[in-house]
Amino acid sequence: MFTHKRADFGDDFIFGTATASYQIEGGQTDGRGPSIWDSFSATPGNTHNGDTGRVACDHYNRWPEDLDLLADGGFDAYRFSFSWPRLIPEGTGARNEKGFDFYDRLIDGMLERNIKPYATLYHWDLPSALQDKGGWMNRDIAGWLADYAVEVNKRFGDRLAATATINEPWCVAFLSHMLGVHAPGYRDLRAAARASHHVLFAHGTAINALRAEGAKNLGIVLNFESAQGATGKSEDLAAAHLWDGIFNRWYLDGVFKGQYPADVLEKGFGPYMPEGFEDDMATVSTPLDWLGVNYYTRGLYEADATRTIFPLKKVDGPLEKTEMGWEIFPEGLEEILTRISADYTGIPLIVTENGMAEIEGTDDPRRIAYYDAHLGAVLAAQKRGADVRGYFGWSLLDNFEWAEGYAKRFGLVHVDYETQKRTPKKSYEAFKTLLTGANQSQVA
Ligand code: IFM
Repeated sequence: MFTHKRADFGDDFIFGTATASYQIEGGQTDGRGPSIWDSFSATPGNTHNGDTGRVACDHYNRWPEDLDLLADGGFDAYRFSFSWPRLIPEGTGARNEKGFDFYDRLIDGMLERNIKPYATLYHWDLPSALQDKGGWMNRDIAGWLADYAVEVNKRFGDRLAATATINEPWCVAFLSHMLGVHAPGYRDLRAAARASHHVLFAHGTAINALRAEGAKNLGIVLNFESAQGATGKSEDLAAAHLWDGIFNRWYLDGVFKGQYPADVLEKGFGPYMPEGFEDDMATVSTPLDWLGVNYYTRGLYEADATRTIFPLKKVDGPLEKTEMGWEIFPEGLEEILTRISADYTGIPLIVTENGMAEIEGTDDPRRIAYYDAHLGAVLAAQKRGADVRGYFGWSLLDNFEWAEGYAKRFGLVHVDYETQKRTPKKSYEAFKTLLTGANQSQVA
C-alpha cells in the first residue's frame, strides 16, 4: 500500500488514470479510417513480435467494464484520447457519425459514474490520408488539427473537464521523424526539424480555434526526462544540457517563451527549419490554462564528438530499471515540476502520465513502490511551490506499447489478450485504498 494519504495532496486534487485510443480501442470498424500506426505496425520489423493495435484491449466494445474499474477504484478522472481517424476518417472533410456516437457513449458513461473526462485530441494515430500529404512535415497540419479540434468541441466540449491538444510532441516530432522508432518512422533531420515546429504551431493554432468557440480549460501534455551528465566532465554536462534542450526546453521555451533554444537550433535543427518559423512563435506560445507533465525516467548523456549533429549519446545508468530498461528516478519528477513552476509558468500543473512497465502478473510490489515514490515527489514539489493539481497513472490497462507491442505491461489492471479478461493488480488495490479507504476490489 502507499505511504501517503489522499488528504496530503489537497482538497481538490484530482486522481485519475490515462490511456490512448490506439493503445486500447481496437474496434477498427464502423467507418474508422486508417491511421499511420496501422501501416507502421503492419510493416515487418517495426514492432515487437509484429504486434498491432487491431484488437488491442477491445475497449471499443468493453468500455463499460473499463469505466466500472475506474469508478470502483475511486478515481476522479479518466484521461483518454479521441481517435482522429475514427471521427474524421480522411483527417479532413466527411465525419464518421458512428465514431462520434462511440465517444458520446464513452463520455456519458464517465459522467454517469461521476468520472471527469480529460480528453486529448491527438495521441499519435494520425489519419493515413494526412500522412500522404506529409503529415507533421506539412505546415497545413495546423489547419487540419484546428478544424478537427473544433468538430470535437462542438459535439463534446460541454461535457469535457479539460482538453489537451497534443500528447508528447517530442515523440510526435523527434522519436517519429529523427529516431524512426514510432510512426511514420522517418530518420531525417529536415523532417524532424519541420515536425518539431509544426507540432507546436498546430497546437497553438488549435488552441486559438477552440478559444474562439468558447472552449475552456485547454492545455498541452509535454513529456520530460531528467537529463544528467554521465560524468562531471564539462563536455558531458554540456551533452546533458543539449539533450535537455532537445527533449525538454524545445517545448517549454516554445510554448512559454515563444522561442526555441539556441543550442538546439545551432547544433542541429537550424538550417532545416521552415522558412519564417519565427513569425509563428506568438501562436506557438498562446496562453494555456494548464500544463500536463508526463514523466517516467532520467537519462545519462556523454559527449560524442564523432557526431556532427547533436554530438551526444546516451549511456546506461546504474539505477534499478523498469521492464522498459528505464531507470527509476523519482527525484526527477520533483525536479521538473519545481523547475517548470519556477522558470516557466504559474499555470496549474497536472501529472498526466507516470507509471512503470513490469513483468506479467497481478502481484506488482515494484510498481507500488514506484508509484509511492513518485507520489512523494509530487508532494515534495508542492511543498516547494509547484501548483500541482492532479496525478494520472499510466495506465489503467495493460495495452499496446507502440514499438514494444504487447510485451511491456504498464497497467494497473492486467489484460489477458486471449480472453480480454481484466484482473486488477495489487497496484490498483493500492490506489483504491488511497482513494476510497477500501482495501479489497469489488471487481476482481
Ligand atoms: O505508452 C506510452 C504513452 O502512449 C505515452 N507516454 C509514455 C507511455 C509509456 O511508454
